Amino acid sequence: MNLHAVRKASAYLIGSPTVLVCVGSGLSAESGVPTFRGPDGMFTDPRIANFTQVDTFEREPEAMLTWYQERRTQLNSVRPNTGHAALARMTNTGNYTIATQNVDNLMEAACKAEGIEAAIHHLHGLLSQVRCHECGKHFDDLSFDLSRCPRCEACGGRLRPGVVWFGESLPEPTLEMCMQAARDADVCLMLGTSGLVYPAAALPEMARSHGAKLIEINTELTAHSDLCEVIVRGSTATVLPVLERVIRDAAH
Ligand code: BV8
Ligand code: ZN
Repeated sequence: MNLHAVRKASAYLIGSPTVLVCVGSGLSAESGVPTFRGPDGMFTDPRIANFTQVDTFEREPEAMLTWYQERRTQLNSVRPNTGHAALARMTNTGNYTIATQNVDNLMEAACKAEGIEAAIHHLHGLLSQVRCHECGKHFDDLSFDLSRCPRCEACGGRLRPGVVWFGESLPEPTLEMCMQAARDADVCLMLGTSGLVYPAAALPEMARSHGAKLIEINTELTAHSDLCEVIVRGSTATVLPVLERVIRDAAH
């Protein structure tokens, strides 16, 4: 790990700044949650890539819901990693807003384990939630087996995972809160995201246009790398604990 880059990044994060953290699947990778893109990402199977498109739900709902049910079941066996835990502690060192594209609840679990309350906004929803495709009624219930194509008790409509598919709009209030956080940010910290999916990918660009400094922690270069003040190449699971310690030591 490039300690010089970590120290350069920490200089922007000391002194209790306002920070927007843009999180992608890379943060959960070392918890065993597969990423979408990259060499061993889920999208290497084109059929899986289709399962994140809303129109696939019309064409092959059973196969799509079975894939989502497998991912829901996997939630029972994954735990936050050291990156989630370090990020939770970092939220105590400034005015942090976390805008996550991840649909797992590992960041919430990490904050709970650290005894920390943090502002976490799920731009693409949550796997643990189920909602009716017709009337929008929400059920926060992991016991539903979506692979059996359950129906809504209120209207008889089709139940589906509480996530946002390509071709569906993001929850407006959530997106607006994250856009406000981007406008207010001194720093935008991008953790394990390829920066390819909009409108989530517009948040770092919006933050930068309002004067924020961009810092990226990723094992690869991304669509946003050339906008960054600092790029720390490495896994969030190893870099974030070091970064958090440098920030904490500087505060004493
Ligand atoms: C919308 C479902 C309006 C949930 C997902 C043309 C141009 C621009 C935009 C568009 C366009 N055509 C269409 C659009 C809009 C489209 C879009 O952006 N398309 C792109 C791809 C061209 N967006 C939408 O449709 C959005 N809605 O715009 O609404 C609208 C309304 C009606 C009609 C039309 C439009 C909806 C987007 C939500 C899509 N839902 N998933 C689920 O099943 O999970 S997308 C999927 O990709 C995930 O949700 C994820 O959030 C998202 C982004 O992935 P990342 O999190 O960035 O992760 P990725 O796998 O890509 O990369 C991993 C990264 O981590 C890599 O950089 C890797 O190097 C790094 N990494 C790996 N390991 C580590 C690591 N880093 C650090 N440490 C490690 N250990
Ligand atoms: Zn319904």
